[in-house]
Amino acid sequence: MMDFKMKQLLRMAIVAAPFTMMITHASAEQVIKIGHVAPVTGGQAQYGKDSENGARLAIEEINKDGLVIGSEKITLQLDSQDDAGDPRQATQVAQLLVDDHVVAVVGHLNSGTSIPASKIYRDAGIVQISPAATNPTYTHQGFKTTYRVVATDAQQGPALASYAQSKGIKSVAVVDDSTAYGQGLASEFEKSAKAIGLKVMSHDATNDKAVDFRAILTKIKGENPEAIMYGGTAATGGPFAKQAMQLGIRAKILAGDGVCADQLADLAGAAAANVVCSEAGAPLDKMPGGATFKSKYAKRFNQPIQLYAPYSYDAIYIIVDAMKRANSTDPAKLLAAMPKTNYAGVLGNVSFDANGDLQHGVISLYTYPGGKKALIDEVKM
Ligand code: ABU
Repeated sequence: MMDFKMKQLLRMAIVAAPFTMMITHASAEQVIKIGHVAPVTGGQAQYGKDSENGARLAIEEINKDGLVIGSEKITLQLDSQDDAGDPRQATQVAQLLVDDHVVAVVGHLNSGTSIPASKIYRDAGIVQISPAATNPTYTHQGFKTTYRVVATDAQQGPALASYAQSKGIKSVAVVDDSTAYGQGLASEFEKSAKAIGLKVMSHDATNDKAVDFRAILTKIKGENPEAIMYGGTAATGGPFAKQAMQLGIRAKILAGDGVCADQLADLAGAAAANVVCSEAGAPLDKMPGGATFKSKYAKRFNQPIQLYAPYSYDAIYIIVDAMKRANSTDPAKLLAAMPKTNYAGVLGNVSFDANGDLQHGVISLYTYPGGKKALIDEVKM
């Protein structure tokens, strides 16, 4: 005969059994969220989607291969948010990701969104890796959480200025779009240009929604510079170059990675051939994993890469590499493992300096003969 105590224990075991199974099941397969933020609506949507696709592809591959951290099987989930390229929206979605308990974030795409959002991730102790933000300030705020996998405008500016000098250009006018990125890049360029003896005739500001640049361009035409540096994105840089040509300005248009997109040829028309722009990384075909990534991306998304997909793809793998080295999905342990990153991915070997910038950045220079983007030079930093 079973006594009362035994019966009670048996009853408790029967009642608890399904919960025990659920707990075992939950701990055996844990879902871990990684955030991604970019403008996936608005004028930069194609670049934001491109970045999101890169992150998604990495997560799908890692889940397919199977990820075990500690003794737990991990399923990664991409928590993708849209900041529309807007600094206010960026801080709102950053807080949302923190509240969603993401372990790390790949983003944001713009300097003007990455910088304000970085304070929220810093307060939450969450690693942030931007696949695209190039303004030096982003990683120079004394935060342990900020990383990027592109070179910075402190490298793009000098590369563009030395290119101008190497082509015999002696005078430049500078224009920026008043964003953190455009303004930052334009001032890095101006600083370097002056340091190497180029004459900076003027520095004007427009904005990132402007469509008509004729007033600024007419003023610059009067100054007759040999080149114009435009700090901004293709959405405004394209019309800027086109209107310069329509006004009969022969000066070369210099610009950074924001302008250096396929979209430039559509927006600038024949004037794209007069643009020389830089990218804050190596050309896709020269990246160690570029060719393989290109075909995987085409197979998965049935479209070509725009620009940032390889960067956000590697950023996800870098986060997972840190989790593996930390043997934990705890954001604090992941954060502690980040400085020792030495990851060989599509981009090549990625390791970071004390600020979270790349140890070995590359700047590539391009132009658009016949509307097709063509590499001019690659500068290793
Ligand atoms: N690097 C160009 C586009 C992203 C940014 O705002 O920095």
